[in-house]
Amino acid sequence: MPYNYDDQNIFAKILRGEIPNETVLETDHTLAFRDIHPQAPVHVLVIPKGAYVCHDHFAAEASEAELVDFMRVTARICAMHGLSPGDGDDGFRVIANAGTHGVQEVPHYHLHILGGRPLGRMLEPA
Ligand code: DGP
Repeated sequence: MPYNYDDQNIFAKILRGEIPNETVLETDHTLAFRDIHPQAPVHVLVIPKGAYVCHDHFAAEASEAELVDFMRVTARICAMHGLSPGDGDDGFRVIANAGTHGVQEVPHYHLHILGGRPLGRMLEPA
């Protein structure tokens, strides 16, 4: 079933400039900004500018330019914040919540980049 994108979601409003955000990085296709409720010293949200609901929607339907740009921005965010294990840094976690079981609150695709402290195990037991 095709995704229905709700253009009144909060990140759509951020992209239209209707509400403020603390931008970390912006490119033609991608915006990265600080999470309003940070759960780690570094908590950046990376979103495509296109109208994609969640990860599989973006992965299936975005153009190659959008996909590459998005991924390169995530790498730049990690490097900017000293999170890259390849540089000898302590690492990070990326999370993309989707749908009900994923407990996605905002229905515009976003990747959380978290770091700056030990993050514990990935999931608590069910
Ligand atoms: P998720 O459960 O993955 O949909 O998380 C949505 C995240 O978005 C959550 O960590 C809080 C953040 N958030 C919600 N509203 C705003 C906002 O208006 N501005 C910013 N910067 N972040 C927001």
